Amino acid sequence: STRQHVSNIQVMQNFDRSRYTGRWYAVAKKDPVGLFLLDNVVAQFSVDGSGKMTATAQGRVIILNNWEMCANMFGTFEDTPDPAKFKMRYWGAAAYLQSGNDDHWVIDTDYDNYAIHYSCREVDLDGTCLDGYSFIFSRHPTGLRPEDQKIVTDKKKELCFLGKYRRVSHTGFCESS
Ligand code: AZE
Repeated sequence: STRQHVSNIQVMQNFDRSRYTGRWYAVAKKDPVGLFLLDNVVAQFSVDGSGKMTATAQGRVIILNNWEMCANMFGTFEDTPDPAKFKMRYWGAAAYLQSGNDDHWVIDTDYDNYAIHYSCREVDLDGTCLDGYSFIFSRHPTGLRPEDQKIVTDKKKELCFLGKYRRVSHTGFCESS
C-alpha cells in the first residue's frame, strides 16, 4: 500500500467538541521520536463559556536519566477551519516537563466509547508523515468494547500506523497525584 499524504487523512465529520468533553483513557498509542508519555495516560477535555477547548492530561514519564514521575500536562486548543483539526499548545505543571505546539486531529469518535487522535509533527517533502503520534482513547478504563475494535483497526491502517501502536497500561501510577 502507498503511504498516506497527511493532507488526505480523513477526520471526524461535524466534530462536536461539547460531546467530546470529559474523561478519556488512552488504551493504545503510537509514539513520536523522543520523550513521550509512557503509560497511565488519562486526558480530560473541557469547553469553556466562550466555546474554547482545553484539556489536561496525566501520564507516567521518565525524565532526566531515570527519574520516574507522573506528568501533569495542560493543553489549549486553537481552532482551524476544520472543526476536527486543532493546534494544541501544551506544557507541564513543572518546567522540566515538555512543552510545544502540535497538531491535534480527531480522526473518529462516537463520543460515548472510543476516540482516535492523530498528530503529525513533521511532514516529509513527499507529503507523508515523518514523525507523529496517535492515541486511541476509550471512555472505559477497562479498554475498548469488542464492537469498536474493528473500527479502530481500520482507522490505524488509514493513518499508516497499523502495527506501530503499543497498549497503554493503567496501573494506578498517577492516581495518588
Ligand atoms: C494529549 C491529550 C490532550 C492534552 C495533552 C496531550 C498531550 C500531552 C503530551 C505530553 C508530553 C509530555 C512529556 C513529558 C516529559 C494529546 C494526551 C496535553 C504530548 C513528554
